[in-house]
Amino acid sequence: MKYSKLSGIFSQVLIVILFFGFSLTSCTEQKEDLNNVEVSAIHDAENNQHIFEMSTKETKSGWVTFNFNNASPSDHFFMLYKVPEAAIQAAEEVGEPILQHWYGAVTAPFQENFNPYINGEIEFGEFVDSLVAEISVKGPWFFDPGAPTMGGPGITAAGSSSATTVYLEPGEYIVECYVKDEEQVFHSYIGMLEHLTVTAEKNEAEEPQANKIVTISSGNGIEFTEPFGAGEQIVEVHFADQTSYSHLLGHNVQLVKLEDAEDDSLLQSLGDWMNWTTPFGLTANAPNGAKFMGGVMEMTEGQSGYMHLDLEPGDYAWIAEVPDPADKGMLRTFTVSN
Ligand SMILES: [Cu+2]
Repeated sequence: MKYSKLSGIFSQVLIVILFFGFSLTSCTEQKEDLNNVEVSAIHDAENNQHIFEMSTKETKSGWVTFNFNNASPSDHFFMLYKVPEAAIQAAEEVGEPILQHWYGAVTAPFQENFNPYINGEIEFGEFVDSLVAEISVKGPWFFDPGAPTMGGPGITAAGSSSATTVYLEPGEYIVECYVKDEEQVFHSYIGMLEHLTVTAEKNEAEEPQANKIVTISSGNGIEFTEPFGAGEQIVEVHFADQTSYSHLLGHNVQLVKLEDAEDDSLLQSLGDWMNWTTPFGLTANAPNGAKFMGGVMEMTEGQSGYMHLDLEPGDYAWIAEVPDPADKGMLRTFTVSN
């Protein structure tokens, strides 16, 4: 009697455990489906195309984590822009998909006006004037109301991976990489331009809990507190403000592993690489001795993105992709100890 009663209770407990354990597992799996987008950067050498392979072109709104795997010989990033309603309407009016309309209105004019400048035929000011004139006709919405920059994984070295979480409202997004190939062609012009739809349905992902915060502002540059320990951690990158620099873009935050943080010529060359307006800058791969480990691409004032890191001991820097980052307080070295 006693035995059978006990065994009855035991089997009930077992059922509860099994059921609870099962629902917990399925819940975790579901969550991962909801908020993660897997992205691979690929180079199609035969057709000279740089490509983003995405696990999905549609995701629910809320906190979205982009796991960025760079399986190509070049450095790349994955930058998100929210497409303004005016651009969606303009694309509809001419009967083009949003991606095609963006390419024709912004990406192609950028490359085609850049060519004579980088070939030394015209000055930078002339390039900017002709670029602005063409975009004002083909995609006036790019300037007014503009396409807000929504972050995304930062520069990630060839053969490396990075992961960045950002908050995405429902809407249409364009993602691009504007690193250049050896012929001074922006990757976005030859494949690395994609469309992501974020649906009104909200995902269940929670805001990541950061161990550390890195803040960037135009006045104080990049600020953080040391020490950074080795191992897995989440870093919040906060944009205290945003502005436009001489390279026409705002600031972002990148993590770079350095062979030697005391090597002044390496730091100089790394700083030079952060300016896309020169033949050297943002072309193919970062200088030897500097390996990019991701970051948070440009965001508007007040936003934050989250980096998921697994740090090895060694020398590192936080750096922004702006001209002369050191002069702006946007090249800050630090050490990770055991
Ligand atoms: Cu690229």
